[in-house]
Amino acid sequence: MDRRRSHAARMVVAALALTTTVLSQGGCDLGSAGVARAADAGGPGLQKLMKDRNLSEADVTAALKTYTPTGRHDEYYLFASGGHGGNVIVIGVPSMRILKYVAVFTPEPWQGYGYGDQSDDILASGNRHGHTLSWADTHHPALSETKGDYDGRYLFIGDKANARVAVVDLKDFVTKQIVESNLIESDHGGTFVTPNTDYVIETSQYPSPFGGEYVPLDKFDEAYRGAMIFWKFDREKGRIVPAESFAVELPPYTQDLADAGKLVSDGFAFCNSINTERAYGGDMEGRPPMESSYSQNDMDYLHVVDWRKAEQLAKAGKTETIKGFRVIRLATAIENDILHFIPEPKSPHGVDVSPDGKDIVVGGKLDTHATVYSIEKIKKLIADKKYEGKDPYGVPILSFQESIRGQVEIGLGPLHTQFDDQGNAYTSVFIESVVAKWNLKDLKLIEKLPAHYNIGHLAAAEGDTVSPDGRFLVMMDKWAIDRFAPVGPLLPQNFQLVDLSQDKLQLLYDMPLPLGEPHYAQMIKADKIHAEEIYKPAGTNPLTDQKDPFAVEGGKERVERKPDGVHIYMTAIRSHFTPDIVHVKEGDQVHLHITNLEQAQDATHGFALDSHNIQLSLEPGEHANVDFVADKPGVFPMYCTEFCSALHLEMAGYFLVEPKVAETKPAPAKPAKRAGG
Ligand code: K7E
Ligand code: CUA
Repeated sequence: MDRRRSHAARMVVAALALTTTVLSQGGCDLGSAGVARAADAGGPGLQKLMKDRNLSEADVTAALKTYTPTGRHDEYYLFASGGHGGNVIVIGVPSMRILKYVAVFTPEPWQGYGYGDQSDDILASGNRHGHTLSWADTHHPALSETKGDYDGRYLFIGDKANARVAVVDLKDFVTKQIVESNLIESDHGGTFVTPNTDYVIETSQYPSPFGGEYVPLDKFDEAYRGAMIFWKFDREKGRIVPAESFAVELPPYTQDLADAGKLVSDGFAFCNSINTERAYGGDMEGRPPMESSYSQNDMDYLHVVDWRKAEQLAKAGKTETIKGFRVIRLATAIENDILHFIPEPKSPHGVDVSPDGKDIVVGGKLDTHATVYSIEKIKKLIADKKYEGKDPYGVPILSFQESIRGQVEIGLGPLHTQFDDQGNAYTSVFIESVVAKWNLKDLKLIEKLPAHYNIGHLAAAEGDTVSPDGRFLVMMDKWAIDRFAPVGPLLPQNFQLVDLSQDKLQLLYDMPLPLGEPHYAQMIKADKIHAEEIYKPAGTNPLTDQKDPFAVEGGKERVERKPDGVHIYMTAIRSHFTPDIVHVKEGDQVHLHITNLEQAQDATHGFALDSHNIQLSLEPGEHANVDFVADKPGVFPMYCTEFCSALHLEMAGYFLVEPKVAETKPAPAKPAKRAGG
């Protein structure tokens, strides 16, 4: 033990010396005294520290690989879904520091998202069937791509619970759009982007009648359907264009995950299914429960969709419009060779296309293999129209044996696969609770690393692109059990950072994630993200990315009474609102327009108005519009919610709502004239 420790200590001394050398070369002048001090610190002091804290050599190595000193930035961003938190979580790698929660489908007071300003409209645009929705189940974030590589411009994310898709702009990390098709009720195979982000793919999960109609379950086979939706993305505008989007109708098979082809498989989209039995439960109606009836068949169907052909069909008008959304009906899809099935074992979950686009890897939850399909073989079978049969809906089925390149025995319960730069694949194995590293070339298992516990997805650096980086992998574990100090029955999730750069996989860090269940994440090189520091010009509305028509300039603050109500043109700058007193009358429709005039980074002001559920976050240069009815007379202090300066507490004012009818009580005695007043 002691020998190990002293070896570790020597290594740390060397590492510290190296670090200080690098820093000196980088212009940070530590000087020789500094280097000597650092080395001293790595000597007996470090050994004592290791002993006191009971740290092994591996622990210290892991610490050195993740520790990120003050002021230094992380090499990667990890964008993780927030599960039923309905948001996105941004994490720095390798430090595993949380950098931001991005509010998406869920109101979020810190960001002033959904608390009075135009972000209410974004949230409201995601309402369905006349119901206000204030939560979502975000599953799969997708970074925008150019030529199959993350380009750092946009992030998309799907809401499994309500079949919605959101667009986040990575220049300000703000949700810009929420769309829904009106066609399906839940999704899962989304979001995934085509290699140039022409389309964002969303695939339904639980079959339901299109358009939200009521149809009894005994008409399941005839009336219930799935769909793969191709949302057209306008890169210039940074918005999805619903009118140019379309869906391909699918049989009611409970479609699961999806992925888009790349390079040789570009033009195809893949998704799997878990219920070719078409079971729909009924454990109190004399039928077996879903859990067992879903998994009767040994094989379900991998769906192969030729989206380029589908796009042409949609452009040629070979669609039917259902609830305003264009659908390529199943018969049309079959007739035009758009849809093919291939059997896949057993209770499949993940489908992932390899970096070269040649292989499609499927994990079966009740299987022990990762199954590797070959796009070359699939394309040939499709071209030759060599079918093994047809499903009950007439979809041609290709041979399993003739489509695959092989299978790798990796353990019980494989789910999802990621890739590195050395031709290796990493598959999460849920039941066995490990990540399995295997070689794509010869399909040989290399190594397994335990997960703590119940690993779901995993995310490798640039792991979904045509050129993964290797380096790091994050295991996204569903259970944390004994990893962290107890916090009651509801535990955080556990993200485990793994070093891929050595011969052996090394676990580096456990990060508790206490908000929602992060199903999936993508990891992008940090230098690809070009986030803006302030909104320019001052008065920019983040939802339109333009200077707002109601933007307020300094010195032009005013209150105007118009037929549509009282318009208050307000500015915020350290450390006052102008005007800081607002008078309106009971029943007035109030239009509050506030511009944060600051042009200094991080000079954010908040705006809180009590009892009205109004809380804005005004980033430097941001403009917000708030509409509400002043329906209750009273005195409402308004104040800034960000500690923006020494006089932050003074950044306040009064919002006065005068009663409609003049009161008959005598007015209180006038106070003496006030300073400054
Ligand atoms: Cu949790 Cu991708 Cu929704 Cu697997 S999914 S774990
Ligand atoms: Cu502005 Cu505090």
